[in-house]
Amino acid sequence: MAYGAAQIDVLEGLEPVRKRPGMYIGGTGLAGLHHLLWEIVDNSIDEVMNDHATFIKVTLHEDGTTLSVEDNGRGIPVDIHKKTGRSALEVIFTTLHAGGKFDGNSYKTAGGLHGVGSSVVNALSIGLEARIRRDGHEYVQHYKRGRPRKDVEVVGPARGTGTRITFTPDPEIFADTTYDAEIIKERLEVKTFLNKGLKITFYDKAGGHTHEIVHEGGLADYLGVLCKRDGLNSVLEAPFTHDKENGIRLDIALTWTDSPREKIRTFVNGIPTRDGGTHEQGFKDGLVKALRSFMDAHSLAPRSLTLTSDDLREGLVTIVSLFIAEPQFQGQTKDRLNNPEIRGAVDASLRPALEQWLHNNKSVGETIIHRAVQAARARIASRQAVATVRAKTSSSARLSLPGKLADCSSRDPSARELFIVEGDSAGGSAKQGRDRKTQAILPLRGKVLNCEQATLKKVLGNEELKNIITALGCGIGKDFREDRLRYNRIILLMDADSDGHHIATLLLTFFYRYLPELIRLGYIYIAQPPLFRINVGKDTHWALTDAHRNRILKKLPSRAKPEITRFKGLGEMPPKTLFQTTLDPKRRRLQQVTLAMPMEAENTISELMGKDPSYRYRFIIDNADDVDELDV
Ligand code: 0RA
Repeated sequence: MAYGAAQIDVLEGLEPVRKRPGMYIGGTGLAGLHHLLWEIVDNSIDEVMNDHATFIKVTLHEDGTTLSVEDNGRGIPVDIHKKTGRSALEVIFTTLHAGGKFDGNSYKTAGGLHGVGSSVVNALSIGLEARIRRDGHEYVQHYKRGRPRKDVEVVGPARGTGTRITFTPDPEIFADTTYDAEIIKERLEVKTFLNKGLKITFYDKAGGHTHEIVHEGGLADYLGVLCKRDGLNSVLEAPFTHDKENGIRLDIALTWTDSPREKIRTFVNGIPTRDGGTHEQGFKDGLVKALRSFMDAHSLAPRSLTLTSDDLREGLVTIVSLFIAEPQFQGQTKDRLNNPEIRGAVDASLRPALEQWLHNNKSVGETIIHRAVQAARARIASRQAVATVRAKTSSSARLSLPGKLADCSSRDPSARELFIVEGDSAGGSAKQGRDRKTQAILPLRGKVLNCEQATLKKVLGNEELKNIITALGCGIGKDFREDRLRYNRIILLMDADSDGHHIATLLLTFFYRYLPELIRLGYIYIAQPPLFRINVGKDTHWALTDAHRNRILKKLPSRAKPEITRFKGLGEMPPKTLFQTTLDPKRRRLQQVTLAMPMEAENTISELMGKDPSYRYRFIIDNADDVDELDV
């Protein structure tokens, strides 16, 4: 089909984007700011992946906030769109959800939250320039905050074709408009892993560096990097890789390591899906069924024990990358793929290929099954050991728990949560308001030691830290044992003020220094108690920050009479309110603590340790402000 301007559907203007940026880019913090770039880069990646372009250049200009993305693809069409009398270029950049049907085999992948593209970036930029080479001419159009300054103009003759978009984020939208070259570099690198052969040159003029980013090995390279970074040793000589393109484009690389951990990293259209979803389920289905069928065919199933799906996946490290036309995302942070048809499709794509590979590499298959048998044996042995220890010492173990700890009653470790709460009065509210079955409360009274330079002896002498260590039960430092951990979530609950923030930082420093595994394995969270209650008639809104309150107030109808209550501290909040807004798993928001954006900054812990601590926690602090809606 010849592409023409008529294929573009006109839906709406850009006002909604400036009114509620969070809806389109997830927030206006650091992640949202970088999201603008991913939107633009994804369009160019599509052009490369559909064989219309061979390179992409990304430039971070000297000012640290202006970015250019250039490709040598077909060039965005500039012909006049019949319905509106405007050029296709202008329609693409000024119309929400404008999208050509393109040429059928193109995955319109535009990234993140999700697939909204160029017009959103334009709306949120103080200035944007689109420079197109097509049909022997060079065309330019400039925009300010999404509005064209003039019509598209021909500025001269041109050879070849291509597109260059330059934009500067709007300081009215983003409190901080400075880009982080490290985040850009790491994410571009992930893009080149996910798109084999893709070459991106990153000119970091702000920092004075140029990076040629290309990974010819694609996902297999990525798998190698991930294993190496985490010190994981593969038990297979070479990973299994899968790249199929029948209806869905599915790329997989996987191996097993000698570590007991399972590590599944999933992507949809080049965007991390941190919370998995239907593609991950389909992957697990296909993997386990292929292994079972291989076991049956070669009579490898052990007689004395049953291999569970967890046994078969123990030590598995895998990357699953899916490209589909209309992804639907779910969850608080839109981190989970929700398309129901994908589960079966991924299973059906992977299973026969993996089965075939196992049959062709029988000894590799036997190694994998052998590994699973060992996992099953260890599982059974450890369950027996734990049961014995528990029977013998359950009363004495409970006696040695800190006196201030209000423990929860559930025996199921996966259901248990520990809230570490600042101050006795907040601790009191939390104890009254919690779900006693699954939520334990440990109030902190005295000062938390700053562990940045402290010795282990000093840490063990600090009353508050000692209580935390005892309550957790998992040991510390070299003696850390995940299987002894008494809770599945450890949640820091602090006042939403600078003191609270300081204490949270000290606690995180402690975890970084002495229990980094807890962070790495995703056990640590930060609760987000509201700072304001806003009553409007019979509606109640909760605001996490001043900015969040202002956003809520702005959205109210002009005749509304809001009643605003500011909570001075958690201790002031009635227990029931604390539960509703902050403790209740169904309604609360938790911020998971991660190692400074692990997807972008694939750093080892030791690298992180050397860096400015404020950098490590930036992600958390940044995201806390990204919240747009908390209506309980
Ligand atoms: C719509 C149609 C065509 C190309 C593009 C969009 C296009 C978009 C971007 C965004 C960044 N780089 C791009 N390159 C191309 C096809 C036009 C034709 O058939 O010639």
